[in-house]
Amino acid sequence: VDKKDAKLALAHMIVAFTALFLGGICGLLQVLVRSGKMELPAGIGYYQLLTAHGVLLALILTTFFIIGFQFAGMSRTAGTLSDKTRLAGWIGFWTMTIGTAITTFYILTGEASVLYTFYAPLQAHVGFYIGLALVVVGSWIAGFAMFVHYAKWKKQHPGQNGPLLSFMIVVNMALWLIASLGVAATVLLQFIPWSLGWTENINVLVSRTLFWYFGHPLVYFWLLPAYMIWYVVIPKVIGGKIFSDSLARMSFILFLFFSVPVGFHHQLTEPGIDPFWKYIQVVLTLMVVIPSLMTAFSMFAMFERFGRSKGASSLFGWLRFLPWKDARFLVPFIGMIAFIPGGAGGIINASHQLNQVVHNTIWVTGHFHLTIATTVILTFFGAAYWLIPHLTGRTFTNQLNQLAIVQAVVWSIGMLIMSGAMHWAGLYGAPRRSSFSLYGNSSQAADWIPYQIAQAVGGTMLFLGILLVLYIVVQLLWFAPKGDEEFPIGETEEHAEKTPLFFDKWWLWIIIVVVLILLAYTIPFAHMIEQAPPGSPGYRNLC
Ligand code: HAS
Repeated sequence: VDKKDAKLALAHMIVAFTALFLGGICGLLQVLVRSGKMELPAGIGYYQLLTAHGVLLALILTTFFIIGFQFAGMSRTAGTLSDKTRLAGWIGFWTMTIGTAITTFYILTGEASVLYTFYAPLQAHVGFYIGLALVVVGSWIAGFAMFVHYAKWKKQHPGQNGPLLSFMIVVNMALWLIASLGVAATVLLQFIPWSLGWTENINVLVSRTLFWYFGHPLVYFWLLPAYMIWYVVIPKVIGGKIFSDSLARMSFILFLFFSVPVGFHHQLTEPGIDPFWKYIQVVLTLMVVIPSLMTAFSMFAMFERFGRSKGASSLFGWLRFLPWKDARFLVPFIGMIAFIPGGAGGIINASHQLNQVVHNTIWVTGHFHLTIATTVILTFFGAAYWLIPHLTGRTFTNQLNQLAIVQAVVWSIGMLIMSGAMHWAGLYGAPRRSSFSLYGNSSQAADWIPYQIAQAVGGTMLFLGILLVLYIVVQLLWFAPKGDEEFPIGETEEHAEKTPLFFDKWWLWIIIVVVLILLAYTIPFAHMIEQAPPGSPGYRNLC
C-alpha cells in the first residue's frame, strides 16, 4: 500500500482502537454493576455507560476500522488512490471524527443516555444526533471515494473483472449507503426537529422502522469485511488458494439483495405492523442466511483442499496442516467457529415463535457478543496484526504473535463464559438493558444472579483481552522492529473456471435491491403513516 494511502488507513485505525479502549472500560463497569457487586461512582448513570459502550464499540470502532481497512484494500488491489480520492478520504475521516467527538461529548455529559439504538420516545440532546449524522455523512464521502476509485480501475481495464477484494468493498459500501438512508431519514426528519422542539411529537413506529431498515444491514456492513478477510486473505496466510472467486462474488451480491428488506425481524413483537409483512421479512431473513452457508462451505472446502494438497487422507486429517501457531490465521479462525453457534442463534431469533421467547432478553445480548464481538472483532484483530505493521513498515514479531494467541484464548474463554451466561439467563427471562435489581425479591430474578456474576467474570476477562490487543497494536504502530509485513491477497486455483463478467452489472443489482425493498416496506410503511393515532401521546403523522 502506498505510503500516503497507508497514513489515511492508519488514521482510521487509531480512532477505531481508541474507541475500543473507551468502550471497553464502559463494558467492564457495566458487567460489574449488573453483577450487583459494585455501584457506579460520581453520579455516572448505568444507561449513560451503556450508551457509550454501544455507540463507541458497535458504531464507531466498527465504522472506522472497516473504512480504514477498505481504503488499504482498495489501494492494495486497485492501485494507489488518486490525490482527489485520497483527499475525499481525509474529508470523510475528519467529518466522522468530529461527529464522533460531538456525540461522545453529549453521552459523557449525561445528555444522551438513549442507548445505541436511540429509540423514541427516549430523547437526547440534539448534539448527539448531529454528531451521528456527521459520522454517516463522512462514511458516505469515503464510500463515494471508493466507488470512484473502482470505476477508474474498471475504465483502465476494460473487459476484466474488478479485483475480488475491491469488488467486495464496493458491495459493502453500496450496502451501507442504501441502508444508512434509513437512519439519515429518521435522524434528519424526525429526531433533530423533535429534539429541537420544532415538532411536539414523534411517530415512534416510523422511527423504529427506519432505524431497523438500517440496523439489520448494519450487521452485514460489519460482517462483510470479516468475510473479505476469510475469502481473500486467509487462503494466502495458510498457503492455499481461494476456493472459488465466482462463489465469493455471488455470496456478496446475495448479501446486497437480502440484507436490507429484513428489518422487521427486530420488530416481531411490535404492534402496528401486519403479521403478513412480518412473515415476508422473516422469509427474506432466512434467505440472507444462504450466503453465510455458502461462505461456511467455501471455507471448509478451502481448508480441506489445502490439507489434501499436503497429503492428508483421512476424513478430518486436513485439519492438522492448518497453521495453528500463526495468529493471522488462528484468531480469525476462532471467529469462524464462534459464528456456528452465533449464526444458529440468529436463526432462532428470526423464527417468529422463538423470537417471542428471546426478544428483549439478555439472550439477544449474548447473540451479538458472539457475532459482532467475537466473529467479526477477532477477525479484525487477526487482520490488524498484519495490516498495521504493513502500513507502518514494522514487523509482527514472534513474541507479538504469541501474545496475540494468548489474547485470543483469553477472549474466547471470557466470551464463552459471558455470552454463554447471557444466552442461558435469557432463556430464564432475564431482561437485556437493565441494571442490577432484585425486582422486589422475586424468586425468578434471584435465579438470574449467578449468571450475572458469571457475566462479570467473563466480562473482566474480555477487558483483559482488550488491554492485550491494545498493547500489541501500540507496539505495531510505534515500537515493533522496522521491516516489511505482507498484505496477504490470495489467488484462485490454477484450473479454476474464469469468473463471468456479469458480476459488475451494478445497475441490475441496484434495481433488484430497490424492488425487494419496495416489496418489503411500501405497504406496511404506508399503513404506519396512515394509521398512527394522531391524538395519542408519542405519535404523530410524518406528513
Ligand atoms: Fe443478529 C439481533 C437474526 C447474524 C448482530 N443481531 C442482533 C443484534 C445484533 C446482531 C447487534 O431475527 C441486536 C440488535 C439490538 O440491539 O436489538 N442475526 C440474525 C440472523 C443472522 C444474524 C438470522 N447478527 C448477525 C451478525 C451480526 C448480528 C452476523 C453482527 C455481526 N439478530 C437476528 C434477529 C435479531 C438479531 C432476529 C433480533 C432479536 C430480537 O428479538 O431483538 C444470520 O445472518 C446468521 C447466519 C449465519 C450462519 C452461520 C454460518 C457459519 C459460518 C462459519 C463457518 C465456520 C468455519 C470454521 C468454516 C448460518 C460462516 C469451521 C471449521 C471447523 C474445523 C469446525
